[in-house]
Amino acid sequence: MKKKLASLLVATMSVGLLAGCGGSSDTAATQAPAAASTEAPAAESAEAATEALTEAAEEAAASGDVITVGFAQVGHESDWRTASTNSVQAALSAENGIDLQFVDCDNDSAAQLDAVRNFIQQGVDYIVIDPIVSTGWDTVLTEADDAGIPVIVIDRTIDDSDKYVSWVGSEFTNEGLAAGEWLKEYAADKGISEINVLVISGTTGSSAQLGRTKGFDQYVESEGWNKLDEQTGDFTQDGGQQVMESYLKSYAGQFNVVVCQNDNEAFGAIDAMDAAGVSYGVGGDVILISFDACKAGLQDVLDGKINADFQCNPLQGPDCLNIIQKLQAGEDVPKQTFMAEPWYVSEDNLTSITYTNNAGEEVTEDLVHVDQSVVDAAY
Ligand code: GYE
Repeated sequence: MKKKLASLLVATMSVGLLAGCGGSSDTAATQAPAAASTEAPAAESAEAATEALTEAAEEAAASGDVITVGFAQVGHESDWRTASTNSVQAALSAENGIDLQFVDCDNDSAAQLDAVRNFIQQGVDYIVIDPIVSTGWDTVLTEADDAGIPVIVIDRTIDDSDKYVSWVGSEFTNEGLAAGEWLKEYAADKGISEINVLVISGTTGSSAQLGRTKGFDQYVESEGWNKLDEQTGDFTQDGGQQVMESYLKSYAGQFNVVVCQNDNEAFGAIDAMDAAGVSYGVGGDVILISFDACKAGLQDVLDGKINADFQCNPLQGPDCLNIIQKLQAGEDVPKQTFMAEPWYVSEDNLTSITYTNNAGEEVTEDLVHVDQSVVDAAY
């Protein structure tokens, strides 16, 4: 939820509050598929997954067995995170025969390792981790493995250990590549020949940051763009505002593109540019690119403040439930499941982009021109 000092946006905020940030992956399934699964089956719908577990849950309840699951969540830094927490809590619920132990790790990697070790000590049936950073995991995952506790990873990846049974999340490098391709085609269409870009990155060392940076940087290099700076805003609105304020001092008048690696950072950057009298978005001096496409982010796309927003889908609870249900039934689960994610734009000059994705495939993906119904359907 965007933080605002003034009361003039109370109406917008109430809409967001009423709609909530949770939901089901149905939303994504019904929107234009841009980055569909490349290696694993697409995420099942909330209903299908819930239905599938009902029987197992009923049996578990009848036999007095409750499945205990420990979930070590990153924190509460963004709208994306709130939606992720809501999605997992709604799916891994008492009604579905699950006793969920939720730990908010407040973006502290050491606290997250402690939380996982506590789950191991308690002897939970499953551990779900959304890893704050992508490395430093092998020892604790070996401990979980030794204790016979299956680990499910959601959202961000673990890159230095394969001792988890399943991962479900996003192809962050494709998000960065799509942003780069969109900027290339948008600039060409508008006759903009020089790109001077400032990046406000996400939490350093998180796979979301690493992938988005890697994908976008391929275009910086191939197109000869000038990347003036990249500093972290830690995926928060305050962080985005602070980095933008410092950029406005150091690079006044020198940049025409700002890339924020999530919507909350974009909200902060918008506040900073407003205060400095810098124009951005449709018809402005600065092209503003963001990631996540939460409801408030898409409202800014609709209002022409954010030019393009590359969705990252946080509604992984149903997939998590489905994985647990399959493991309970002794079935195989996919090692990787990619979420389907559309790309959103505020103008209709481009309808699709074609680029080579991280798997080396040339793909053409639709650009969704945002209208009110898109905002209403967003997480
Ligand atoms: O983009 C950001 C959140 O890990 C994909 O974390 C997630 C990122 C998301 O704080 O808003």
